[in-house]
Amino acid sequence: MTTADYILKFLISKNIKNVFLMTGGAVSFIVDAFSKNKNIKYTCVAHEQSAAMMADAYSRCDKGFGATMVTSGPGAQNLITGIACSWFDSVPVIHISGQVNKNELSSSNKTTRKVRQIGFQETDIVSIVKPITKFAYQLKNSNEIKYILEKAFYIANEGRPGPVLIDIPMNLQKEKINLSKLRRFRSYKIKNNIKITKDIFKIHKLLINSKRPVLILGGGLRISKALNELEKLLKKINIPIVTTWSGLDVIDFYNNNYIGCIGVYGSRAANFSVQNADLILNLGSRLDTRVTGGKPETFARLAKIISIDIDKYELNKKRGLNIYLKINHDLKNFLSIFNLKSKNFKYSVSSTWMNVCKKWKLIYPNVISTYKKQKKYVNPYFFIDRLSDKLNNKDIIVPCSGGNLTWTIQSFKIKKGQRLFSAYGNSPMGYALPAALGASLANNKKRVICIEGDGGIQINIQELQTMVSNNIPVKLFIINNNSYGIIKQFQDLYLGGRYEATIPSKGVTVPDFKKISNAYGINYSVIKKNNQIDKVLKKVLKSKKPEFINVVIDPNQKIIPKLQFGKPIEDLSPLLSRTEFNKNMLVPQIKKKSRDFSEAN
Ligand SMILES: Cc1ncc(C[n+]2csc(CCOP(=O)(O)OP(=O)(O)O)c2C)c(N)n1
Repeated sequence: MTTADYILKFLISKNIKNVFLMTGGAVSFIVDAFSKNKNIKYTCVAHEQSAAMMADAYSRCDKGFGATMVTSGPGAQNLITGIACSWFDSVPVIHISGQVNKNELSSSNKTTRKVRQIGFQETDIVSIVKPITKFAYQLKNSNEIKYILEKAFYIANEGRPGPVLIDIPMNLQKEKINLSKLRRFRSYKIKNNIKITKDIFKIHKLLINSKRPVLILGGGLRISKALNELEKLLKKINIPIVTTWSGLDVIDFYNNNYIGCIGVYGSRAANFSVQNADLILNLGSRLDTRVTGGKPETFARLAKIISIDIDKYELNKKRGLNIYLKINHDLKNFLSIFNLKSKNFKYSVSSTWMNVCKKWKLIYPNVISTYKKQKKYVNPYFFIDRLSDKLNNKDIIVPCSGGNLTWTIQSFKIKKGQRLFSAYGNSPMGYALPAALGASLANNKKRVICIEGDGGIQINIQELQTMVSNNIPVKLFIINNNSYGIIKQFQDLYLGGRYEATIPSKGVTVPDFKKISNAYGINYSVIKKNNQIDKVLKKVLKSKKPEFINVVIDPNQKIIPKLQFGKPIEDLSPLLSRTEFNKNMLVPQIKKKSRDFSEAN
């Protein structure tokens, strides 16, 4: 058996059934090993960036582990954007890159170490990806392959998960290995926080003494696989619930306590709830600036914030946020102990506070009735609202980045069982198409709803061929505003409306999508007005094939509401009149502080 054969055997033992790859000289021996092994297959991609994004989405679907294989130099370099998506959103993925022969490595001896390159397409990929991986390693000899693969897998999944990369020189790939001589990796146990029981009783007390508590649900709940524990917790704690973007799909939109999504592009209702709260129980959010706004010290500033995070650095970021109770613990484990220790604990907030939050949800919906009446162009809020009505509870929805992502998050009504995700932390244009393909492949080629921008689609448009050649039933909706919408809105707000590098007359143009679809042999549909939505949706959602749908929206469509620089998150734009705004701020101190941040009339 060669090292290459062993790698496949190992991947199979970890239940990896599909590897996303593009071949090349330096990875050829590993790719060739597939010819001798029928228990694992691969999907060829047209760009390594997509391979990394497909593997990322594959892992996010919890049906198996995402894996890629790429060649040295440009092949490995192309992975970087996708690796960063997994790094920031804590997604475990394994990347295997081929490398030049060991004797051609510039690092191989003292005299050649300073040379930029010796082998053809030699790149020190390990050093390049170190800051965005949990473990990156170049194999030194073939006998360590078992140890290194086991270690890489362990590290990728342990604690806060993330991507790993193993770089394998060509000469080692083809070397024969003796299985009985391979060293094993011994995993180590992470210490549990012993104070946890005390903290649980502290939380009981804080809840009992609170008048306006709010529960924040974030993506960490899914990462730590704590959804069952969450369900049990929700039977004990009856308080208003808000989510972050990555927590959006952990709770049903119609859950009685669900108020909305918080943050810079959050709903007014959810933001008012958090900003008026006196206690925040934060499960699974790292409270990044998209959640807190640019001034973290203004976030939930009258609340005692309780945060549970496996990453102690997230708890101690020291950027103005004041976390009252920091619990450095795995969320699943924490919640299961919490539920156990709370057998006799039940907490229901006063109906007054609950009703206030629910009223906000009623009077400040993101999708308002006038959107439906829009005659010219499709309204993206109304479109996403209709789309979410038509989808079933098993659908997977993958939006990209920019306006299309924001409109989707602001309008989508999640049903229990659905998945909706994007690469929230990195948010690269071009993520959604490869991620939707990866998600479909992770789920036996199930239909996946992909929502792209007319800009974003062009970044990985080559994967339309991957979609066609593998007949993957992705329904690709392009929210087409013929420009970089989200950046235009930024330019409107802060750069005098000068649309440099965002519109056709400034160099950003959109191809003829009908011709593009035809060239790839994909069914094409267009929706130009609200009243065409239902008919097209009926057709494309029924189809078992890939579908390309061009959804034409107003080039000047805005994201509403949205936070402006310098404001606390309760004060979203378009700004409410100060009378109305002040009515919604229940707490006198908040009123006073809010005025400090508000330049409004
Ligand atoms: C790879 C990459 N380059 C640049 C950006 C910065 N950026 C964020 S959104 C955006 C415009 C996106 O345009 P489009 O995909 O058409 O979406 P829209 O905002 O119009 O819905 C840009 C340039 C990015 N996120 N990713």
